[in-house]
Amino acid sequence: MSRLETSRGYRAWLPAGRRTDERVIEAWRPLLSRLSARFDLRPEGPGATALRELTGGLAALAGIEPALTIKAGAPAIALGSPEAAQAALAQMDAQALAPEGFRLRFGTANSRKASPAEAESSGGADAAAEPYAVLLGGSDVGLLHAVFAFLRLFQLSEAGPPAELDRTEAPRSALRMIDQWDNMDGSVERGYSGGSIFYRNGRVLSDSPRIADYARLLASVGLNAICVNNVNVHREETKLIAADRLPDVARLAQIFGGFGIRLFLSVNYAAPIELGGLHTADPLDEDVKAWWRRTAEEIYAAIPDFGGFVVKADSENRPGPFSYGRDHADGANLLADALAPFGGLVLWRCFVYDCHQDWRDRSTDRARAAYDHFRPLDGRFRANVVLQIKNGPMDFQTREPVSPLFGAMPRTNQMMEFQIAQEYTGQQRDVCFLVPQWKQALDFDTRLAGPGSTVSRIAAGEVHRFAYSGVVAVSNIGDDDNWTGHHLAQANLYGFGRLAWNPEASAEEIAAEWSALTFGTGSAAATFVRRLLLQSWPVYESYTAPLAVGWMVQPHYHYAVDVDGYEYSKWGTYHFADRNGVGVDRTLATGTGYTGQYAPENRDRYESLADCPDELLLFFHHVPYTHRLQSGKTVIQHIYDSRFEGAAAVEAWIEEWRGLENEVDAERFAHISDRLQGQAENARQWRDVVNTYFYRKSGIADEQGRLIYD
Ligand code: GCV
Repeated sequence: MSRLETSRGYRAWLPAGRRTDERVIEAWRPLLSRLSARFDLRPEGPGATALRELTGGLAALAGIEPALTIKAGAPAIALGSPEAAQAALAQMDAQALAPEGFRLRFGTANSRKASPAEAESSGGADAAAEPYAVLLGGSDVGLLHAVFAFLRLFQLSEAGPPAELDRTEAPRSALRMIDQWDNMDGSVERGYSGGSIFYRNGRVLSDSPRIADYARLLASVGLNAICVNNVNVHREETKLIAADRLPDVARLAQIFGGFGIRLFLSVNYAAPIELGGLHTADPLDEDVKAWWRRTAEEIYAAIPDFGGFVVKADSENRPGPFSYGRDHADGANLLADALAPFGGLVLWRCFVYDCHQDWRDRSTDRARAAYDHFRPLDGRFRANVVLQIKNGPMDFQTREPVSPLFGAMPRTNQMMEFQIAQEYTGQQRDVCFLVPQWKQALDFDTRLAGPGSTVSRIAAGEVHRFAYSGVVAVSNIGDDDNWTGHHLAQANLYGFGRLAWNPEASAEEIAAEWSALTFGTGSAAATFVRRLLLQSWPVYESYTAPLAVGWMVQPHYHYAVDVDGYEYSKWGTYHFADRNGVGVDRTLATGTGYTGQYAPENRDRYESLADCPDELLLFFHHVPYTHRLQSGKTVIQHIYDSRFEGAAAVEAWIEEWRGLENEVDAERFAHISDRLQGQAENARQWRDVVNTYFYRKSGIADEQGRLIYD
């Protein structure tokens, strides 16, 4: 076995080794020994993948190797005797299911004459009721989701007795996507888990088995799209759309397509110049239009199911339509027109702001930028453009309000962008389970179309009836054996997929599911890890960013504490701490007016010092250190308390984890111990630097007289 196969982290949450409760296995064994499958028989298609995953999963979880009958036909896999399966399949109606949806169901079929003994026991009935279970997909991709759902139930030993199986599911949002920030030199921008699994030394690793294994992980949680290169598209990556690179990209698309995942590429807006030899990339120039049309034709000739382009334009020094005096609608529509004949999409990012700000300038507010740039363009984008909007107005901080742009353009498709990579949230060295953060964003009621206009409903296209919408997140994987550097960071990848599929799932359910799949149902380790995950975002927040002030990190690197690291920078990232107070005044009354970008109910709540939620206070208001929070504490006391509490919480986890030494395999025990020690050191440093900084600024002592260095 290879090093990867023996690594405890490599199989992540998927079936590995025998884990299912023996009683569940025995209850299911009679049905699992025969499978009758129907799907589109292409060997690399999602139907074939579904069957492979099911047989592989059953072998790993229960040591069962079923006899197989395979035919072409509407997607379904029946478990049970061939007669019962035939009867079951004859009754099934796939039409009622959403294309990516599925149904798992138990049933009985009167498929053969009863034996004399059976007839006697059933009071003389002449047909035997034969049990079956059926996994039914709305398409072959739906069948694949059915298989993963069934295996998950089985692995969690929640499949119950076969007679109770009855579950119908469909994904809530159409686009459920992952963005890789991978570069062709093998590096990953904001990657904390080793190098790229896609590229090395300028080459595409299109035959690496890791890529299919990654596709399996993504499909197993219901994701259906991936962009395989960094949104910052440099020289080499610009060439991914060139004819000589397309065969490599086509191979990647084929691998992901086999798991029901469509492939996208990030493109360089200046490609007509850098690749096409034109003198301009002006979106209204006829030669530029023709160049993109030809390029789209070549791409679709090589990759018929290509998803489209992701574009970061006029953002952080990347080229874009502004250079030609055009706006973002002109820019996006150029690409949209080229892709439209083939059904391709343009995912246009709204992370556009002035990254050359003068810190002396108090009138510019970076938080306002996306809304100010894009909102006036509502209705001007083509039908195949989707605006990709970061969850907060700044940049994936530990705590931010929801972007006011989301839902504010009723005539423009939108999708929300999260970051699974823990750029500002511990870089996969500290545990920070982000599902509760995403969940809060998805549950946020924008009120833009009346009460109940939540982000999750907007992302599902239920509020504005978007043709395309959904959620996307920046991936956190690399070529480390366990994919994510910190083993527990796998929970974020898992959780994003589960939440994208079903935003109604709770953070508690997702944490419990991942912990049980990964450490074993009912194990002491799973119980502890579940609790630790759920505490981890508040704990990380408590020793780092007080009350949503953000940005107190080392510039560029974004991990360790540096309270003034971004204070006098060009990035528009200030906290304005002085001897009297701290925070950014973003009110309409006296500040930058950012609160005015929200619907009236949210605007008024954020505008009012009395009503603004504590956890967002310093994002919206500059207040004296003696200001009393809704919690009753002063701001300064909250700063001190939360830093002491956060650091102490990490120490307590270490103690508890120590007690689990005999409950977990040695590899993961040592790895997690090691990471927790590092986290404790980081938390101590944050505690002491932040406390000393604010003590020196304010001159106010800690009410509890704890040690604060002066
Ligand atoms: C890919 C932040 C990150 C950058 C990233 C950028 C973006 O600024 O620090 O590394 O660039 O966001 O989302 O485009």
